[in-house]
Amino acid sequence: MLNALKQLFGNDYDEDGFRECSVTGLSIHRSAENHVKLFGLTAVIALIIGGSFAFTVAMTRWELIGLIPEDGYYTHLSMHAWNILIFWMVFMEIAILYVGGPIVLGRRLPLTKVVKAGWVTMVVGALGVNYTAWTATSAGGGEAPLLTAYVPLEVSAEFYASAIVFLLGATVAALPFFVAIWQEKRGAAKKTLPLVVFGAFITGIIAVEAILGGIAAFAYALVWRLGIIESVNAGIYRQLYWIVGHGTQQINLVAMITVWYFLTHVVGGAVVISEKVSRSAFILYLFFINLGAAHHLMVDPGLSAGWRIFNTSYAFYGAAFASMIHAFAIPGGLEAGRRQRGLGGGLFGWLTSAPWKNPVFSATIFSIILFGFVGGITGVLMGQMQLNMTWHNTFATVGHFHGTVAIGTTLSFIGLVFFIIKTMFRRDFISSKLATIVPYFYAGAMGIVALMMMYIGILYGVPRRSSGVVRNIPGTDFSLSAAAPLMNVFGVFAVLAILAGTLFVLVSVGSLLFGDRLEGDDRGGMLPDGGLQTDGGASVHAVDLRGTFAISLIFMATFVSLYALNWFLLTQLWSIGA
Ligand code: HEM
Ligand SMILES: [Cu+2]
Repeated sequence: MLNALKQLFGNDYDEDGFRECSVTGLSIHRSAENHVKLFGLTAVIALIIGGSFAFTVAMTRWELIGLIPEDGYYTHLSMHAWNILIFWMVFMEIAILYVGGPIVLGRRLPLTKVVKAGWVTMVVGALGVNYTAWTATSAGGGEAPLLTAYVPLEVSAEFYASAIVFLLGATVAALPFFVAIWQEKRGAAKKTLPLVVFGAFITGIIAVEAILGGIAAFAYALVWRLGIIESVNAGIYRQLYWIVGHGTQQINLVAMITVWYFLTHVVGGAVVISEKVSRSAFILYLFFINLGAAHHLMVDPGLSAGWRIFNTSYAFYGAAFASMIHAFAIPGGLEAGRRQRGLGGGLFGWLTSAPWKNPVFSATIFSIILFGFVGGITGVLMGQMQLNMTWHNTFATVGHFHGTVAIGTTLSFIGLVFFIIKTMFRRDFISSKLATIVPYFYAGAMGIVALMMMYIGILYGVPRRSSGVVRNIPGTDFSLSAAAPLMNVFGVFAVLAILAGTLFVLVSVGSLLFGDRLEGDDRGGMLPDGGLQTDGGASVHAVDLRGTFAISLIFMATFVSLYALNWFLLTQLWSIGA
C-alpha cells in the first residue's frame, strides 16, 4: 500500500527537479506537481464522503423512500453540503492555484513547508467540521449547522472553531501561490501574466476576500457561543456569512472559468481570441462579483429595498456581463482554434469534429453548456428582487445551485482530475470506455435532477431543507402531494447521478491504483488533433465565428423565454388566497 502510494508521487525529473510535460509542453517542477496531486487526492476523498450523503439526502427528499427520520436529516444535509461544496471544491481550488501559478509559469512551488502546514491545517479543520456536524444533537447543546450555521441556531462552538481553522489553513496554502506570482513579476514587472495565471490570480484575490468574511462571521458566532458576548445580531451575522457563502461560490466560478480556458486549449486546441477582452472580464469579476452576495438577503428585514436592488440588479450585472464575455470568448476560442487548423466545415463542424471521446474535453464542454443554460440563467432570474419571491427557500433554489456547483463546477473539476491522472500521475485509465461514459452519464442525470428540483419548487412551492412535505406538512391540512410524480422522476435520476459519480470515483481511483503507467512521451490520447500550435496561417480575427454566434443567439432566446415565463408565473401568484 505504502509502496503504491509512493509510486503515485514518482516521475522522472532532471537534476533540478523539472520535467517536460508531453501534452502541454510545460516545464513542471516536482514541488508543484506533487502538491497538486496531494490536494487533488484529498479533494476526491471529500467528494466520496459528500457524495455518499447526497444519496441519503436525496433518498429522504424522495418521500416514497423516506430514508432518514426527521431528526437525523439535518445532520446528513450538513455532511453533504460541507464535504462536497466546501471540502471537495476548496481542496481542488488550491490544486488549481498551483496549476495556474507555478506549473503554467514553469516555476517551483515556493515554501513547500508552508504548503504542507496549510494542508494539515485544512485537514484538521475539515475533520473538526465533520466531527461536530456528525455528533451534533440538540440535547448536547449543538445543532446540525447546515451550510449556513445561521445564528441564533445553537451550533457548537467547536464547529465554528473548526470552520475558522479550515479557512485559515486555506489561506496558508494559498500563500505560496501568491509568492510564486510575486517572484515571477519581480524584476519583470512589464511582462504580462499568461491568461490562465491571471485567472488563477483573480481567483486567489476573491478567495482572500471571502475567507476574511468567513472568519469574521464564524468568529462573531464563536465568541457568542463561548459566552464572551451575550447576544448576536442575526442580521449582521447573515451579512458577514454571505461574504464567504457567496464568495466561495464565486471562487468556484472563477476557478471553473480558468479551468475552461486551460482545458479547452490543451485538449480541444482552443486559442484566446482577445487577451484584452478576457482579462477585462476577469477584472469586472473582481469589482462586482462580491456585491452579488446581497441576493441571499432579498427577503431580509432591516435592509432597504434600494440597497438590495442596487447590489443585485445593478452592481451584479457587472459580473453577469463578465460571464457573458467568457461565455462567448471560450467557445469562440475553440471555434477559431479549430477552424484555423481546418478542423471545421459548416456552422458547427468545429464542434462535431472535436474529441468527444476524450472525457476531459466532454466534461469541460458539458460544464460550459449546462452551467450557462441551467445554473447561470436561473441565477440571474432568481437574483432579481421580484422574481426571487417565487424561488426563495423553495426546492427550486436547490435546483439552481446544483446547476452551478453540482453540474458546472463539479464537471469541470472531474475533467481536471482525469487530466491530472493522465498528465501528472501518468496513468492510463483502467477502462477508456468507462471513462468516456462518465461525463455523459453524470451531466445527463444531474441535468434532469436539477430541472426536476426547479419544477418541483416553482410549480408546487415545495420548500427546501425539509425532510417530508409531499405527504403532509406537519400540523396543517395543506398538501403538496401533487408534486409526488415529479418527485419520483427526481428520485430516479438522483440515483442515476450518484451512480455516475460512483463510476467517476471507481475509474479515477482504479486508474491510480491499477492503471498502466504512461511511459516517456506517451500522451495518453490527450493532445488535440492538429496539436497545440497553430500553423501561423489565418489570424484569429480573420476566422469567422458563425457557430459561436448561433449558440449565443440560442442562449439569448432561452434566456428571454425563461425570463418572460418567470414573470408570468409571478403574476399567477395574485390568485393565491383570492
Ligand atoms: C449526485 C449528486 C447530488 C444529489 C442527488 C444531490 C441532492 C441534494 C438534495 C436533494 C439536496 C436538498 C436538500 C434539501 O433542501 O432538503 C441537496 C442540498 C445541497 N447540495 Fe446536493 N446533491 C448532489 C450533488 C451535489 C454537489 C456535487 C454539490 C456541490 C458541489 C452539492 C451541494 C449541495 C448543497 C450546498 C446543498 C444545500 C445544503 C443546505 O441547504 O444547507 N450537491 N443536494
Ligand atoms: Cu450568491
